[in-house]
Amino acid sequence: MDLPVSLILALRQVERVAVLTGAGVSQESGLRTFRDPQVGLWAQYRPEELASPEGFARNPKLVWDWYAWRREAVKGARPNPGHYALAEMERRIAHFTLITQNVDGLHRMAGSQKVLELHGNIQRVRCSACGHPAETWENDLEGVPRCERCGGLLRPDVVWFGEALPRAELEAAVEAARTCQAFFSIGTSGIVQPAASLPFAARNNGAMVVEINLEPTPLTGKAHFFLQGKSGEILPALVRAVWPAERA
Ligand code: BJW
Ligand code: ZN
Repeated sequence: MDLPVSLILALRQVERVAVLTGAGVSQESGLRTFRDPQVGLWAQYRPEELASPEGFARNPKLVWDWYAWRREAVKGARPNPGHYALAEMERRIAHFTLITQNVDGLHRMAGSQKVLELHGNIQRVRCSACGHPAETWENDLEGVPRCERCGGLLRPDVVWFGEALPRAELEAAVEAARTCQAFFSIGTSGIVQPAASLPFAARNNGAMVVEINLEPTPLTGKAHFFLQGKSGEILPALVRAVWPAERA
């Protein structure tokens, strides 16, 4: 695709950049996005019902098994060129903050050092009653493992609907959005709060907003640049255009 020259020139000047990523960034690593139609066993459930404390209370085994299935998919996944391009941007830009809604850990695997995981990490497990972290577990007779400390049900250490985001990560993300010169929103449908409000906070504070997505989202009309396509193709092309080899 042809990248706008004005965007390339602007990115050579900025020193403070914040990036928000969503499930679309990992789609080219073979992971399903959140609002893709579910498949197989899960086709009859909406992710919103599974990713909630109410869903877990109603049917802990169903929710545990869904996360166990996704955890296995994540274990087999590797970063794609979009993840690597973002790690490269971190090395090129003085103040760079990567904010992700993804729970898959692929940004760190690609070499990104500073990652704010707003919705937790699927590889971590903790007790739903006392919060105690669990390294290993065995399913009990009902099919959901229990806490070694208090006997409560174990759950993934992710943020479900209606739950608070980790405070330090959210505060750092809001600060980065408010103070950056350029804000990227990449591979996210932009409908889940509070993450969805970050690009608007950036824009209201004067940042240039760049969106990369296969489809328009509620942000598109407010973005200064909308680059339509796959992040695994657009991001490496952008990095090559902004920092060509001879400028390295
Ligand atoms: C590509 C691509 C490619 C594909 N290249 N692009 C009414 C108004 C406002 C707010 C609310 C409201 N009612 C309820 C709320 C609050 C609620 C909310 O926002 N609900 C909305 C749905 C309406 N939010 C919450 O409950 C949050 N907590 C909260 O508000 O707490 C308040 C509180 C304070 C103090 C005490 C207590 C409470 C928590 C939200 C947690 C969200 N959790 C999940 C699950 C995480 C674990 C897991 O992974 O299972 O997070 S839900 C799910 O959505 C997941 C994702 O991180 C998140 C965002 O999804 P994402 O990443 O955008 O994925 P998709 O699938 O939606 O989009 C993919 C995009 O990629 C698409 O646009 C594609 O086009 C694109 N794409 N391939 C580029 N190759
Ligand atoms: Zn416990």
